[in-house]
Amino acid sequence: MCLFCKIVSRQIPSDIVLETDDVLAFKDVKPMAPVHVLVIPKRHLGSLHDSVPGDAALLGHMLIAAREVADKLGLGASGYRVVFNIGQDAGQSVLHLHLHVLGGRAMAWPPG
Ligand code: DGP
Repeated sequence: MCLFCKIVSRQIPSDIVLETDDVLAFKDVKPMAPVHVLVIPKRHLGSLHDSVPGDAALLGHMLIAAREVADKLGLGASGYRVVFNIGQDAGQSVLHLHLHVLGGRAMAWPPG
């Protein structure tokens, strides 16, 4: 079973920020910003590149969850970034789809 599936099934503990029927959001263990939360689908999906049109609702749930996380953690006024890393060149290290929600500091563009 993959790492994030183990977090979903509570075999590995995590600091959960938000949970719905389809989605779990928890703090990143190696934060890159004062607020760094990962939003994942509970159902295993390797990456955005493995998604199909039938996953549209699930992807929408993830984006709405990201907004709710940002509100909950006080990022609404200052702004924040949401990021999918997809595959090797983007530096995806965990092969379970996850949306990074980053905030609490100003960020550079373009990302490295
Ligand atoms: P990425 O590089 O886009 O695949 O991001 C994977 C993120 O997952 C990375 O920022 C660190 C985080 N991470 C890895 N293992 C764990 C873990 O066991 N618990 C938590 N909370 N986060 C983890």
